[in-house]
Amino acid sequence: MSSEDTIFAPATAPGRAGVAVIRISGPKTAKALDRMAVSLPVPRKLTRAALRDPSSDEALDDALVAWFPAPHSFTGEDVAELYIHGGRAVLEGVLSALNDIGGLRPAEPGEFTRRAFDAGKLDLTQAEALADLVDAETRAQARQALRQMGGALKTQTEEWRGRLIKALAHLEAVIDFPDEDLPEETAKALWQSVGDLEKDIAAHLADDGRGERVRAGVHVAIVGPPNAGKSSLFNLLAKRDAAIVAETAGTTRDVIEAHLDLGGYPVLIADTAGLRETKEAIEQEGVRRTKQRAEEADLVIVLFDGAVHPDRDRETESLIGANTIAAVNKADLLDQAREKELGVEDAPQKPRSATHFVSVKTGFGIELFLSELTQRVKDLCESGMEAPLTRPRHRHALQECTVALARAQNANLPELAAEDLRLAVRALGRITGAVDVEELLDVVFRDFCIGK
Ligand SMILES: Nc1nc2c(ncn2[C@@H]2O[C@H](COP(=O)(O)OP(=O)(O)OP(=O)(O)O)[C@@H](O)[C@H]2O)c(=O)[nH]1
Ligand SMILES: [Mg+2]
Repeated sequence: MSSEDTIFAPATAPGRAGVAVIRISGPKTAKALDRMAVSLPVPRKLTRAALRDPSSDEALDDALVAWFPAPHSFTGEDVAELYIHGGRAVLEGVLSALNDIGGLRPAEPGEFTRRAFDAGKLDLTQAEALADLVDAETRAQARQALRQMGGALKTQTEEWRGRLIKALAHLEAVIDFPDEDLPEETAKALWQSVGDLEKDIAAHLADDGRGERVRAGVHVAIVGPPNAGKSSLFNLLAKRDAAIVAETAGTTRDVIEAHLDLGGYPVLIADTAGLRETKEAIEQEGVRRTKQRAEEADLVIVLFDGAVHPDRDRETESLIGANTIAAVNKADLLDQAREKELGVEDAPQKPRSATHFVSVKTGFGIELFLSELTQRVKDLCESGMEAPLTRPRHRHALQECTVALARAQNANLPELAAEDLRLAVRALGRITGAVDVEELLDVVFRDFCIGK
């Protein structure tokens, strides 16, 4: 597939809509407009145009056209956008007319963005963010994607890389000009900066995967004894009857999942089989899956059955830990005396991390429970970092970088240290998609050759 080709594709989702947008990019864009009887509009101004089919001269649509001549366009090439009526017949008519024009072909998935990357309009992290923004389902996801698309991670990575290249340039000078004694402070400053950089990157890596979590969703599991009301709570959170609720203990046997938007944060919540000793093979498997889910989850809601085990059963108790929210359900069944004993009356005032008393049936305590759940989900997503790592790819590259930095600091020979710094530079370059040696040479010459 040559990038000489002029490509086109609908930029809007398929289906009936008021407006559909078709994007065209490549050297034959102006020709395509001309063939459809559109005289070249003023750049970057929406212009009304009657589109015609080049082969039949039939009217295709009364549309709006925007013209972005190279290089000031998304792809860096000549680009046009056609804002047409969103009916299927109109869309198909225009697409087939474009297809009939020589030198034009439908775009491959991601091809516009790929061209933008090739033209240096955006780096890899920005291209990734663009995909994330299109996929974003919650506000937090959109916010994170927008920040990264604005260059947050790119800028951060380039800043690290700049510092590292400078350190490497100093070291190269030591190697290339061994006779010129490098002042003691310069050598010290060099290794100081490498050490600082290693710490900065390590701090970034110690974010507990928050950026990735915002992309993928916080994994929450509801666990507890059978009949506690786990499925009832799950349905309440999912706002639909997704799981079967029944008086029979052992109703849920499989893991059931639902996507939630909690306060703008994405959550993948799982309802599970009640935990109990059982001889029944299917239920045993269900219990095994519950335990596995609880282990893998970012956050576990431990739900006790207020009707049967008001004193909290041991097994469920043992599940409580740092990543759990504990709640006793069926608060409506607790009698007055019992309520006093358990402190139900104080429940809404209880501090965070204390056990909640709730009734999924009456709604008692649910608001407070939800607000803690939302807060905990938020805590699992927000790192306060300007440029969170959003993909495992970023993390791997940074890990590789810190390993190389640590090795460089312990190397016996400057040549070996330089090789490790070079590997570290490459690892960073892989994040943004820019790995080039020229840059390094430039710095070496600029910083050291003057006056030599
Ligand atoms: N009184 C009362 N009953 C409730 C409450 N929440 C759930 N129930 C009832 O408790 C029973 C069990 O509810 P489920 O949601 O199926 O419980 P579960 O924990 O999913 O049970 P298993 O799937 O068997 O482990 C049902 O009859 C519900 O209607 C509540 O707050 N108060
Ligand atoms: Mg259930």
